[in-house]
Amino acid sequence: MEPIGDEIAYDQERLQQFVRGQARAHGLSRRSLLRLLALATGPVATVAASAGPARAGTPGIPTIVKPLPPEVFTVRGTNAETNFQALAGLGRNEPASHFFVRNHTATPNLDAASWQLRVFGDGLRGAPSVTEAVTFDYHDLRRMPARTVDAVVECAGNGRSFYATQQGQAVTGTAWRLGAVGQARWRGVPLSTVLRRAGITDAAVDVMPQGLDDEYVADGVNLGRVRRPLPVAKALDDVLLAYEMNGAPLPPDHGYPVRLIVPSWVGIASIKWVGDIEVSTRPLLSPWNTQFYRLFGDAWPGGASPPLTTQVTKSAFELAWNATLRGGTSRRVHLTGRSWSGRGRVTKVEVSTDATATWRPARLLDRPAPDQWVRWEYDWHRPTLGPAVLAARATDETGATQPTNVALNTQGYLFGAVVLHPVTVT
Ligand SMILES: Nc1nc2c(c(=O)[nH]1)N[C@H]1C(S)=C(S)[C@@H](COP(=O)(O)O)O[C@H]1N2
Ligand SMILES: [Mo]
Repeated sequence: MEPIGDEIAYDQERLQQFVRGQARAHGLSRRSLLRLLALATGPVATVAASAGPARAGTPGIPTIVKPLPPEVFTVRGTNAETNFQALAGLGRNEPASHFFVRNHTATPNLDAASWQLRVFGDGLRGAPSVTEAVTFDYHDLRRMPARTVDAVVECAGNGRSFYATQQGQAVTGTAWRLGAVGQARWRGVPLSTVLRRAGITDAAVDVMPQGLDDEYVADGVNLGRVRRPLPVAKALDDVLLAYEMNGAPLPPDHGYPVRLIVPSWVGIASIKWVGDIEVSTRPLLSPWNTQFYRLFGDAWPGGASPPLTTQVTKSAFELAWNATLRGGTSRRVHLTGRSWSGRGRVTKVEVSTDATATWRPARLLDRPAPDQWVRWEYDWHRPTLGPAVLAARATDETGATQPTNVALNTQGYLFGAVVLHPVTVT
C-alpha cells in the first residue's frame, strides 16, 4: 500500500476498513459513503458508482463485508470457513458473526427499497418473457404469510481437503476442512407462495433462481451470474425465499435482501441475492448443474452423476486442528461436536479416541430434527498423554453412516468419510 499522502491509496484503504467494519461513517449509509468514495477516487469509482459488486480478485477490495476475526474464520480466497472450535458453547443455531461465507465473487451492495424479484418464463400463465416479468418488491414479500425454519446450509465441497490428506487424492476447488457448514433460523416466504402468485402452471418442470452478484469468470470463461435450476417438486416443497437470519434482516454476505434456503440440499441451491427466477416447461441448464456440482471420475464411467441434491452425513469436533487438550490433572477430557445429514435426522453419534480402532456412543444434546444438526458431547476418561487421533461417526434415520473412505470425484464434493482429527493431550 502507498503512503497515506497518496489520496487514491488512502481512500481505497479507508473503503476497505469501512467494508470490514473497522471504520465508521458518522451517520452516512454505506451506500452514500461508497458514492462519496466514487467521486473522490478514480479506481474505486467503477466499483462503487455502480452500487454493484466489488470484483473478486481486485487487489485491496475485500469480497466479504463482515469482520473475519482469525479465531472465528479461516479465509480461503473469496470465502471464509468457520473454525469449529469457535462454535463450542454456542446454541444450535449459530450467530451470523460465525456463519461461513461462500462467495463466487463478492458480496454486492444492494438496497431492499429498490430491490425487485422478477419471475418469468413459459412455465407461467401467459409465458411472460424476462422483460414482461411478474415482479415482487421487498414489501410484497414482507406482506405475505411467513414461515420460519431452522436449517443447515452446507457447501457441497465441505471436507474437500480430506480427499488429499486422508486418501492421497488430488481434487480441484477450495480446500475446506469441515467448516463450510452452518445452521441458522431463516424466516421468509415459501417459494411456492410466490410461484403460485406469479402463475406457475402444471407444465412447469424447472425453476432457476439467479443472483445479483457479479458474473463469475472461471479459467478465463465468463459463466454469467450464479444460477442453478431446481426441479419444481423441490421448489414447491420446502424452499424459502428468506429475508431474515436469526430474527434480523439477512446480513449482506448471506444474501441481503432476499436469498433462497433449500433445506437439506447442497449449498449452491440456496442462491443468495436473488434477483430473478425463470420458470420453465423444459429442463434448464447452467454451469452449476452441468460442469459443477455433479460427481466426475472413474466411479461414474458414463460421464457424471446427476446434479447433486442432498448432502451426506458428517461430523466435526468443536476443536482446533492439532488442538492441545488438558487432561493431565482431572484425567478426563470433555469433547463436544456437531453432526448433520441432508438425508434425515441424525439419530446416533459415536466417538473414537484411538484412530477408529474402538467406538463409544456420544450423548446427543439436541433432539434429532430434519434439516438440523445435533450437538453432542463425550467424556474421554483417562486419556494417555501425548498425540492422539480422534474421530466421530454419525448415523441418520435412513441408516446412512460415515464410511472410512469415499470414492474419488475430481471436484472433491460430498466428503462424507470419517475425519481423523489430530490432538495432543498434556
Ligand atoms: N448468488 C450467489 N448465491 C450463492 C453463492 C454465490 O456465490 N452467489 N454461493 C453458493 C454456495 S456454493 C454456497 S455453499 C452457499 C453459501 O451460503 P453462505 O455464504 O450464506 O454461507 O451460497 C450459495 N449461493
Ligand atoms: Mo458451495
